Amino acid sequence: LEPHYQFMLRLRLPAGVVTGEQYLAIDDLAHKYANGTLRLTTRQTFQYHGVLKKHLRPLLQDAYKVAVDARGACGDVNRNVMATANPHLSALHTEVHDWSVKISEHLAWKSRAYEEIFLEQPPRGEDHEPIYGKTYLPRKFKIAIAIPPENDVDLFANDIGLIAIVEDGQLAGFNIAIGGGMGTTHGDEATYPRLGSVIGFATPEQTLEAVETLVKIQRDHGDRSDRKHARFKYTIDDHGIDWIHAQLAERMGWSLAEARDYKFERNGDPLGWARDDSGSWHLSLFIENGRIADFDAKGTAFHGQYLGRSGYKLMTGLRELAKIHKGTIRLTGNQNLIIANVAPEDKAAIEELVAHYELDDGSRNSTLRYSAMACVAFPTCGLAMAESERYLPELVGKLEAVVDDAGLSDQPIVIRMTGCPNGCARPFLGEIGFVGKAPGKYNLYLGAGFDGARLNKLYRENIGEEEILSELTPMIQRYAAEREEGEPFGDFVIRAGIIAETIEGRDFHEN
Ligand code: SRM
Ligand code: SF4
Repeated sequence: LEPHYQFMLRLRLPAGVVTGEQYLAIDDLAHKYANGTLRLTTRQTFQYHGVLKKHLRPLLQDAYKVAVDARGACGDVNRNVMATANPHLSALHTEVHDWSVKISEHLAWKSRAYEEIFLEQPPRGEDHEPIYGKTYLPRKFKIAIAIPPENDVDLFANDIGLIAIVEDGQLAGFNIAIGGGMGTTHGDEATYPRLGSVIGFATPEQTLEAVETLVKIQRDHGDRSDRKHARFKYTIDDHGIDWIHAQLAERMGWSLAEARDYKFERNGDPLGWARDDSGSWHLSLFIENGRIADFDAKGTAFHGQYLGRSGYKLMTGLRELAKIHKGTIRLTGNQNLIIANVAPEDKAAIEELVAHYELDDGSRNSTLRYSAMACVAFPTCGLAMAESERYLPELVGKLEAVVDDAGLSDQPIVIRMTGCPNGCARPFLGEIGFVGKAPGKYNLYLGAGFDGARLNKLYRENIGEEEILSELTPMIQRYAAEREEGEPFGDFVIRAGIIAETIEGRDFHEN
């Protein structure tokens, strides 16, 4: 008898865009083949949990019928390509969406193994991998595109970040940032998070070649002997940025131009309705920790495994929206969801459903809650050391009281929690970051940039809820009293001398 295997399954979805029809199919598959919930991820895609082995193939085959696949969503290849979800310029969003698809397809493996194994298509001769070769990449590889001032994709956490440079309303090209990554190991200072270094500018005609060449540099020089040292960030720090430039010039025969000016303002999502330059409306909805489910009267879903608002029919509400929505649905890098491209004449019908299912219930969700996100952790993540998705809502509730008392209820403070130091909710970019160490115990990090351009630093190690609250309460009160106009919490804790600034990944462990 075979063990009762079950899987997590992640879809590939460049820039996190689906049609209403695709959304309905994806929702349907959750009920048919998984645990009846959907999980929006920090890289703009959907995950299924609890997929039985016998359901893997049918799920992937049904997804394929609506042009959705899971190629390269995991593995030592290029992962889901992210792109800013909510720009106010609609033509530009279309353009960066097309770029994310182009990069995703270009860097997709050429092997037919996926089609043969999962889609049961007939073999078609020998595979040839022009980019990955026979041994693929040393480690996972991640790419994101951002349109300043929005940094909702946490661009600097990626192996390659493309910063769209817009001149006279047109895409002039991209600044290229390289070497971002979050993963660390507790107690191992040779591992550290790193933010991407901006190394230059490429025109649209040059960008794909530059991206491919950077991937090949990592393919050839990444550490294949130690997986903890195998990410591009270590290859870059080991050899230096000048070496990267030399490699690029040698392989491409040309060099990147000097980086152009840009400015990021925030890495969160502006929620609610927004109108773009073409007159279309977009509604950004907060999905707490990305978990889409119907919660029962006790506020639980899937046999009590997930917690939410009691009686909240989120999954049903979104399905009803998808049925009438004529535009697209976009997922954000903050695990939220946008009902995008709503024509003015269709807005009232969407608003009616949103009100009916209380999908934008502002009375429950504070600014603090909107700015918080957690990784999956228990019960499905085999690497979790502490709760994350199932505990953060409760902790935020306690911090809300502190923030309200301090008169800061409108102040966004970016909170990130993960159940281990792999960093899936990018905790080292939280103005307040919690990283699990053991059940109920977290390392507390402080001082990341509100714009996603500065790492935080370890403040207290291995503390439980009581200590978390007793550390943060006076700090938040002091922030309320002493902050300068517009000063984010992450900047304040550095200015007030509470924590030292992290200048770059290599000084992350220095105090
Ligand atoms: Fe992650 C491994 C969940 C984004 C860094 N991540 C895992 C696994 C697959 C656990 C495993 O290997 O057994 C988790 C599955 C949990 C579950 O039960 O679903 C997992 N990662 C997630 C997601 C679902 C978290 C979420 O709450 O949304 C995110 C899925 C993204 C996607 O759609 O592709 C997710 N993971 C990230 C990010 C954030 C990002 O990419 O922007 C990071 C940090 C950035 C980076 O890569 O450096 C991240 N995940 C890791 C690592 C550490 C990598 C490293 O360089 O050390 C691991 C472990 C590993 O690779 O060995 C990991
Ligand atoms: Fe699992 Fe750790 Fe990633 Fe959380 S950060 S999902 S606990 S691997």
